[in-house]
Amino acid sequence: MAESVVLLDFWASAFGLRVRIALAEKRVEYEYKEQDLCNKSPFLLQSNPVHKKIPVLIHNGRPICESHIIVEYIDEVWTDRSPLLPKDPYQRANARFWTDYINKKVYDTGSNIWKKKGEAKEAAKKEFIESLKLVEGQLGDEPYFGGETFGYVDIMLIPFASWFHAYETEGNFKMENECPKLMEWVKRCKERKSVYKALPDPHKVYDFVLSMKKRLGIE
Ligand code: GS8
Repeated sequence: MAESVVLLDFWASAFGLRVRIALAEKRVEYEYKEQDLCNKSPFLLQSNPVHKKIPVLIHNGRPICESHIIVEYIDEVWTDRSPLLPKDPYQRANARFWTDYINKKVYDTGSNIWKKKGEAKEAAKKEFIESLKLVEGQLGDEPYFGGETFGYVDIMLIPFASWFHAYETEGNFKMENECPKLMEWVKRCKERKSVYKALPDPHKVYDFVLSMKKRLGIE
């Protein structure tokens, strides 16, 4: 029986992009199903009844939810190329630690730069930059978070690069000035086909942010 791989996703989602990049690294073919998050399909609700969110990967009819869990699953199922998590248990734990940190810090603080106003906006911007500086320190002098090879933590973080323009414009700062080494890493990652083919145009993402602000009544 041929394998069935379906991805429920939304084009601008940094979480969905993680999965698209991981599938591209493994050269897994799949059916992409764009979701309307304002009017969720019964298929999405049935596939992710707990969180009701994208991304959801449906492999041979069975759904897997939460982007970092999906990427680990992809790494465990398609083992023939591009290992993503390190083999060494300590390094694996470290990769999961930074993933947890990125999940808890980067998305929320980044979103609050455009969702909040005044002091809360400034606080979000400060926290966002501080957290990325910390992540940048973790990169050290290595080309990737996975060391010499592009891997799990790189996949967790690189999708946010397509949102940097929106954060910078809304927060009035420049990532290049704050985290120059991290921006070198972004350029390096963007040379990979799996990444440049997946990442949306940052200006399109910003237009989406502006439309969200309008919808949420944020001026
Ligand atoms: C987050 C997914 C998520 O926020 C993961 O997969 O890592 N922890 C999850 N998905 C959003 C779209 S991206 O911002 C989503 O589906 N939102 C719909 C909703 O909240 O109703």
